[in-house]
Amino acid sequence: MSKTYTITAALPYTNGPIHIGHLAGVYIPADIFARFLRLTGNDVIYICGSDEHGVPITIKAKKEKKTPQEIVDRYHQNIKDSFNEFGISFDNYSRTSSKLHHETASDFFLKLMENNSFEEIISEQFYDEKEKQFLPDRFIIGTCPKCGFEESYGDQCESCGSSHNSNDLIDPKSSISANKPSLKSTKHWYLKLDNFQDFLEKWILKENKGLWKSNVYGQCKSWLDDGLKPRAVTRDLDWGVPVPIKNADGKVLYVWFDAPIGYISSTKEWAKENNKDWKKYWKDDKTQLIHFIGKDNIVFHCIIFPSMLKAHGDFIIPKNVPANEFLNLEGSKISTSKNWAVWLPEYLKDFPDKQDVLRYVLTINAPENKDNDFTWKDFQNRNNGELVAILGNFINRVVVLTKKYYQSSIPTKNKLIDIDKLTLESVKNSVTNIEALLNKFKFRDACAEFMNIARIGNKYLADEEPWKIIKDNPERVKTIIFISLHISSVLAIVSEPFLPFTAKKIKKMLVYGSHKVEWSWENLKNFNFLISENIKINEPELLFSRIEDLEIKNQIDKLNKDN
Ligand code: B3M
Ligand code: ZN
Repeated sequence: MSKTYTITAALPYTNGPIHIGHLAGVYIPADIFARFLRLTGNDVIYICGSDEHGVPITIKAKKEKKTPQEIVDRYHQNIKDSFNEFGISFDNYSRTSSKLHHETASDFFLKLMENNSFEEIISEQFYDEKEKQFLPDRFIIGTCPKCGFEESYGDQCESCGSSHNSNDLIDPKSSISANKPSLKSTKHWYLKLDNFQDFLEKWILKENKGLWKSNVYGQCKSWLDDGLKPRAVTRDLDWGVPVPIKNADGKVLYVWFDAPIGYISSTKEWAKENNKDWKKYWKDDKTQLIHFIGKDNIVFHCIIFPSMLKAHGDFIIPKNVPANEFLNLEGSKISTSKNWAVWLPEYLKDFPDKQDVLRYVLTINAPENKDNDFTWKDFQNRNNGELVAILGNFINRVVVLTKKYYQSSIPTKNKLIDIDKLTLESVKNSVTNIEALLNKFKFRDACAEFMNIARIGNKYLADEEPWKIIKDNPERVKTIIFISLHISSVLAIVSEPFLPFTAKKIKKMLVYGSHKVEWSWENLKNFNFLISENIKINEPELLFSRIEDLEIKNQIDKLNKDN
């Protein structure tokens, strides 16, 4: 039955290009999910945009002596292009500096103000006398009160992932001047999170127990066990959405207050451009809201944003938040400052037609339940040993044989014997498994099962050896090729969520001229043959090519150059 889904992917900070860790953790799994749901006939919007406020942007601008606007303009386009080039199929990619977002976030704040969801608190906050500014969030660095990491940010520790108030930091210093900060009093608006403790406990700890991933559940539980306290949602900064009330000059909304509202404003923008009703995707109880994020964003998406949505009153809350762990690179943490990363624009320069190879490697080795490692050697092995040798090889052999024996015309099916029926049965089981796994956000296993279909096809060809019996038993060979072409057509559909560029190529090979094939999952499930006898197919085209040792060495040298 068709359902409505609002799928969001974390809004990337617009302070640099996108790297493989971003893709693996958030954008690829969400993309696979969105593509799969579209393919199975659901009403899906896949929403994202640039997170253009907040301290990371201001700090980058300060470093480069540019305005924050110049920084976000540069990277917004760069990031948007990368997503496009890798086939990330957002229905809308917006940005939080847009007018529509500022209005949406301001209205949201005002509604919460109106219904008494905030507490105004005057407190002492860190201040840099030399720079003449307050030091919220990443402007202050100190020792994490939880794990002792010495470079923790004011709002969050990148080492243990915990989130705190800057006043809790031990030995704080300004991250712009390294000065010891002074304290200065200032007024801020605090969301009364404690009001939502009971609601969150019931919703997450009871209702979603066993349904949400254990890493997500665990983090939420530890937050809730600690007891929720009011949390400031405004900052003394000049870059962000201005606090929309009188006497709040020099204050903006905390980036983690405005950014998730970006999902809503991006939906509104999409609805406007496509003549749709955005409310259906945010206010209808039957709509499933799913947030794809990295593990460092869990508290914001599971505790704070749902509390904001609840406080507002009109919105649905997420059905699931399948957060991933982190991807490391060659055994070390990906680091922007150390340039220890594989940046997408650079990858594309070196491997201009290998988007699907990266998609595949990042999916089959995704950091789903624990941190995982990307290595260039594994990338090469997966390409040469799986994409080239299994998937590419199978499709190529089938299309080449069809050309050789039947001048590229699909042969008659004839009578199926046991091995044919068994082979078809295993393919069918794989498809059923893939569907079940994707519905459970198990993208690694689903991707492995997809490759398994190509393995089944290869084994079938190797066992039946049509090339040995073409002279003596030409009628049997027709069946073997028919079945193999059918398996190829199944792969054309199943590959679409994982390897969209490859799916297109397979479909193109299997359809000559204007002949129409209905490439739907529905047809797969009913196990209809998608191909028809006597219809012509196209010329063979190689799907993948080998990656040589030298190319891998170059990548490793490039990484080590700066380190
Ligand atoms: N900009 C944080 C991050 O990249 C972030 C996510 C916002 S989602 C609303 O970790
Ligand atoms: Zn820590």
